[in-house]
Amino acid sequence: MPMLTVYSDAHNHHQGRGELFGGGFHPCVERPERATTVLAHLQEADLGPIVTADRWPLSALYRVHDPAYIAFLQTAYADWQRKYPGDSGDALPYTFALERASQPPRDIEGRLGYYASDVSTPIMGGTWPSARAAAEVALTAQQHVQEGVQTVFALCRPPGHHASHDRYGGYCFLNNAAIATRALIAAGAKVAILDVDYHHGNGTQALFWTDANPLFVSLHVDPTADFPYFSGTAAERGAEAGEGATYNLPLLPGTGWARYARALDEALTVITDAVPDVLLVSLGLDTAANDPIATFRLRDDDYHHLGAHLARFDGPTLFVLEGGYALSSLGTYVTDVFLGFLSNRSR
Ligand code: OKP
Ligand code: ZN
Repeated sequence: MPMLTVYSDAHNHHQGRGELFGGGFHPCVERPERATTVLAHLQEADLGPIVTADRWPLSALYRVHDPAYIAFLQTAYADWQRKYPGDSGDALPYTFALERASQPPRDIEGRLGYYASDVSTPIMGGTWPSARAAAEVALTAQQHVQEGVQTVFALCRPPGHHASHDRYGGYCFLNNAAIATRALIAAGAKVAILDVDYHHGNGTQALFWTDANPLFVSLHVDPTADFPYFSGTAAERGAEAGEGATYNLPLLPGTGWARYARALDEALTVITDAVPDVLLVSLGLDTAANDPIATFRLRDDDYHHLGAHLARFDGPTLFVLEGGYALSSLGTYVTDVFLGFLSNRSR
C-alpha cells in the first residue's frame, strides 16, 4: 500500500545562525537541509504521492496555542529589529520568566524571555512563515487521514513537540503533532500519540496533561541525563481526566536497539490495548548512533525494524517529523521506517 507525504518548501525561511551551549555559539543543527534531504530520499524511494500543504486559518492553531503567543511569534523579529537596527542577527533571549507575571513585558527581549524555554531556538524574519507552514503540513496531513488515507507523513520543519500552549524552545515554535491531534479529536477521533524522538516531548505532554484523549506515550532519554531535563519521568502519568493517559518510557543514555525494541513493544501494547482510531507517531530520528546531539545507539538497519514494529497498529497512522540531525543519514532513516512499516501492514 502506498503512503502520502505532505510537504511545504516554506520551511526554508527558517535558518538560524547559531545556538548557545557548552559555553559557545554553534551553527544550528536544526537546518533546512534536514527537510530537503528527507524529501529527496522519499522522491527517490517512490513510496507514494507527495503533495503541498493547504493554507489553514489561524483558528486551527488556537486550538493549541494562546492567541497572544501566536501574535508574539508573528511580530517578534520586527520588534527585535526595531531594538537592534542594522544587521540585527537572530533574536535570542538572555533572561527567563521562571515565575511568570500575568502579562509579558513590553520590551522585546523581555517578551522573548517570557515565551522562550531555552537559548537554542533563534527567531528570524522567516521563523513565523516556516512555523506556520509546518503546522499547515500537519493539518493537511490529518485531513488526508480523515479522508481515509491509511499512512500519511507530515514532513514538518521546524519540529514541534517541545512547544506548549505559550512557550517555544528546543527548536520548536508550534506543536505540529498537537495541532493535528486537536483537529482529529474535533472530528470525533480517539487518538494515540507515540513520540519516538530521543528527547521527551514535554510540550505535547503538557498540552494533553489533563485529557483522556489523546493517549500520549513516549520513548526518550532519561531526562535526568539530557534535554529537556525537567519532564519525562515514568512517574508523570497525567492528571484529572488525563490520569493514566500519559505514559513515559525513559531509557538510559547509550540505549541500543535490543533495549529500545522492548520499550517500543511495551508502548505499542499500551496503545493497541487502548484501541485508538488514529495513531500519530512523533517521528524523531535522533535516536541514531551517529546523531550529533544525542546518545542512543540505533544503527542503520534498526529504522526498518522500527517501522515494522509500528505496523503492529493496523489503523490510520499519521507520522509527524520531529528531530533527527545526522544530515547524511536522515533521509535513509526516514525512508527505512516507511519501508519497514508499509511492508508489514495489511492496508
Ligand atoms: C529538539 B528535538 C545540544 C543542545 C541541544 C536542544 C535540543 C532540542 C531537540 N548540545 N538542545 O526534540 O529533536
Ligand atoms: Zn529530539
